[in-house]
Amino acid sequence: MNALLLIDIQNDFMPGGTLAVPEGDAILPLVNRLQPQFELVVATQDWHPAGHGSFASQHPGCRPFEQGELHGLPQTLWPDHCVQGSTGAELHPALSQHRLEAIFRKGTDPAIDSYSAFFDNGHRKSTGLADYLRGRGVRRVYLAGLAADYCVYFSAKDALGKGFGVFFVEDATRAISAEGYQQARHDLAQRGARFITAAQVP
Ligand code: VGL
Ligand code: ZN
Repeated sequence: MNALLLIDIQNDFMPGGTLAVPEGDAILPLVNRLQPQFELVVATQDWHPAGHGSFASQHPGCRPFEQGELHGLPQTLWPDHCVQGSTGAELHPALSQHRLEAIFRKGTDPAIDSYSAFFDNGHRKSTGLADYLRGRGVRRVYLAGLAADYCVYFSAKDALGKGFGVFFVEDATRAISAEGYQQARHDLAQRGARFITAAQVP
């Protein structure tokens, strides 16, 4: 079975949000059109407590988008975003939600970031998503959402590591950085991910 994974389609990653991905809202009509083509649709939400360690505001003298460190791991420092219960953390109002079977939240531990839908950035704690998908008989995952060079990329990488076939629906994602996405794309292609457009989804 195929599952559609919708990664972090939240207000803060949209134009006007605190960590806006350029043209992030352009994916909305595509992801809504894709959903009825899948038996299983799962979404993720970046869901940080206020004062999360990935926020530049928690690192005196540091600015957003600088490289920092968080408990021994290299960490890009972000503007405050997707704070639990805030409007910015809500799924975008134009995202169709009635077919979402589950929503997996991540980034809740203040001491570690969590880009992937499957694991935290230290690969220490699982979100349970892989077992959930296996339990539903899923063999292949199709990924869409934000941002292509962070959370969609790391989710795709972990899905490959867990043995799923991975299809990256390129026009249903947008990146924070074009160069970052080129590197991510190269890495994923080498690991066996396939890149398709929404029109090519079976
Ligand atoms: C994301 C940076 C920080 C993402 C989440 O969803 O791609 N990026 N937190
Ligand atoms: Zn985040």
